[in-house]
Amino acid sequence: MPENAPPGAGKRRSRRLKTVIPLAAVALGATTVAAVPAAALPVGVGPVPITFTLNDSNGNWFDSGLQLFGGKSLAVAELPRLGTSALDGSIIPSLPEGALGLPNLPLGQLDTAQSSGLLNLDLVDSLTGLVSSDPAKAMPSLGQLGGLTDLLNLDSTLSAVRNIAATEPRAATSAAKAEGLLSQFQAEVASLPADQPISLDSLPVGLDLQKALDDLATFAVKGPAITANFTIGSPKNQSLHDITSLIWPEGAPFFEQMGAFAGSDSTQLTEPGLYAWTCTIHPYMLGATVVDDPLTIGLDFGKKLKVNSRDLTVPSNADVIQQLVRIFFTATVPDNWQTFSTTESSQWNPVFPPAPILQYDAQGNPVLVPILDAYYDQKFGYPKTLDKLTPPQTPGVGEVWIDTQMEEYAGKDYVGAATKVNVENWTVDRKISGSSINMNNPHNMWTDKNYKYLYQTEWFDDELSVFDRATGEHVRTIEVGPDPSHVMTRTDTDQVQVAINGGTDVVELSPGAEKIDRRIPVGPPGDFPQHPHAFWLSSDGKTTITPNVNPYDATVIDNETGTWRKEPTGELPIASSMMSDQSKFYMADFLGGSISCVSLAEDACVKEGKKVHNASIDLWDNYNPVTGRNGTKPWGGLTIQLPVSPDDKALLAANTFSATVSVVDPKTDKVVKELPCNAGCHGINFGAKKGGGYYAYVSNKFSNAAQVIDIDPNMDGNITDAAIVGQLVLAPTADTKSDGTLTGQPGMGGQGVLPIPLVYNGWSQQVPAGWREKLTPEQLNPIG
Ligand SMILES: [Cu+2]
Repeated sequence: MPENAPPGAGKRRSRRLKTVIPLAAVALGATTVAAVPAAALPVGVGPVPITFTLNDSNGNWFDSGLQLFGGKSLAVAELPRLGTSALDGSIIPSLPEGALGLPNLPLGQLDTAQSSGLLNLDLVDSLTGLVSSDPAKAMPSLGQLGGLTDLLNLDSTLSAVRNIAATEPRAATSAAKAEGLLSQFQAEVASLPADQPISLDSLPVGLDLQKALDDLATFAVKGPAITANFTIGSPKNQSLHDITSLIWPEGAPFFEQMGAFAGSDSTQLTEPGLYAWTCTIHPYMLGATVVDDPLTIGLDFGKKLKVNSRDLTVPSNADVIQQLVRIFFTATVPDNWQTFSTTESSQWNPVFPPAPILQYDAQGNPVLVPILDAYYDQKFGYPKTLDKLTPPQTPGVGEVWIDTQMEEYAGKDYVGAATKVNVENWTVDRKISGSSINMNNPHNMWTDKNYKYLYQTEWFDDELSVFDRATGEHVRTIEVGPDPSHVMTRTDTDQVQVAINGGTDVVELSPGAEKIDRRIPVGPPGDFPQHPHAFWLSSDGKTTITPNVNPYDATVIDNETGTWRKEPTGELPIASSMMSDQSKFYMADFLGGSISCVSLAEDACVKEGKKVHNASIDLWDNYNPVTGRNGTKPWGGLTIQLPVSPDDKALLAANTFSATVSVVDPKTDKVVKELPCNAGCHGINFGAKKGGGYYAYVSNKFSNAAQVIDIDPNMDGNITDAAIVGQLVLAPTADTKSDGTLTGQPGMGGQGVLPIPLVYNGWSQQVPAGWREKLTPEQLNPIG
């Protein structure tokens, strides 16, 4: 292991752990699944499973069947406790006595109304929007908001208490005591503000109430685990996905596959608390479940949670959990996406379930968030004003294509389009929806030597499509392999390389992508798949580097021999870039909160002022996962694209976690400053600025806008003045040409970014006539 390896480097992810569950429960679960439609099971109780059906479309990537103000990726489960059926004993039929060797096990399908009740979805209208941008509007107290039994789910706790007493006569005294303390609790919290967490221990009733509920728990021991099923298949999915634990309660099993797949798999939810899963191929595909213990107040996030990053175990009220939950609801609920305008400012106020959530602090004490929406509004500063956007004053050169991957079109089963912005007059000039070919989630683009073609990957499919760049007409589609992510051309041969994200290789095609010339493996044959994502090609075309999201490492391919070697990275490297001088490359460690630097020849990465082979830039230097960010110092995380400017002056890294762009100086490998971006900050690439210099175009998945960054506005070589000099709205205008009829999410889903002319070193020297006249000598030869 190199001395300067990034956090998590070389630590092979623990492979899947299957929990053994009783055979009877397995058989029972199977029967029940067959009897009940999967989509009707957002709530799991005991052996009745939750089923997530994965989808390629917006808002239901992990479809649990529960309609959540526009999103569908959350499920609620009740921890089976024998003798409780907290939600409604008359609705949940009990197993016959002794069916599992256990008495009175609650079992049965709960309808959407019951899960909605636990999340207070029936109260969304009255319990959200409590935090106002008007400082004169005071925060109401909990008691002013209506019945607390309903609001704080005390009715479900009370029902559990009564059911235990009814089942077990010895529990009657404890139950009566708990019932009295619950009404006392209600009286004590009524005057508290609706947006602040309540430390239960600080309430006069707090310790007595917890003790009474703990006493009752001894009469209602935990039953078998809840099963969460995941299904991946046609026609909802055209290609492969995987499911990997992102958050899970301490003591519950970690879950992942050996590689992307189509079919079914399942995991056991053995502990109360918050579970979240991601697809490591398409990491904004998120699903989550809260397993609620009926004998606590509020929905349980669990005491301590594990996070699939830096081997973290944190209290459930840690900042990193709140940030990830905020991101979950922003990503999975399309109504929470950001809509900017060029003519007026607007308010952005994402909605979170107005549910009571039970978390634990670093001392292990329970903290009740009475209304999650109000707490997050207060914590994260919602509502936020989205200013009206204006483009840069100085034009760019040529055009920039941005994949607006969430746009919806008539007559097409799958989302996404490529959007062309004329950066000389800042107009949205064209959309290519690929409606005639049912184009599925267009993710990244590149062009050929003559700028005749637009190469377009279909990330949720197995195809590369080729369009005529000037007319938008479909030229051809070629099957390349599962989940093709990124595409670039070789400067020496004009061949097209495509990373097979759901597989294990880089495919090389002839110019124009007429046929596949060869497949280059990026890992050993017979090993688990590598899942390469955003690769980069060297300026001379001889070297390809791939970030491999499955083994957590990088591959360096020699394109002349087709041989490869590995280099360490941080956790889940997802995107890469290379210096124009080919001295070193960078990898975005998506789950590691770092950027890995690797030298290609002599030591070129910088650590503490010294040149070393490998180095790591820690984007969490100013972030504590428990207590949060340190003031206003730069932070990052969930980093995606990170190109180096063609003149090697700056590296820009798009961070989804912080919604910031890190500005890094490649001379020192240090973060110089940060710039803001939008929700789901994702893609960046450099294009030419008119008269010299470079613009970086930044795309955002959950917004309809793109930022334009000038890395050195005064062109003095110092990048500390890097700034956002304009922003673009990617929705079509009346003059936008298109091959399809847009029906939803205009301008949303910004991912791949392709500025043309190609001004990266190696490509810049080959800019065709008609374009090269627009570039300065420095732009044509960026490093001389
Ligand atoms: Cu996926």
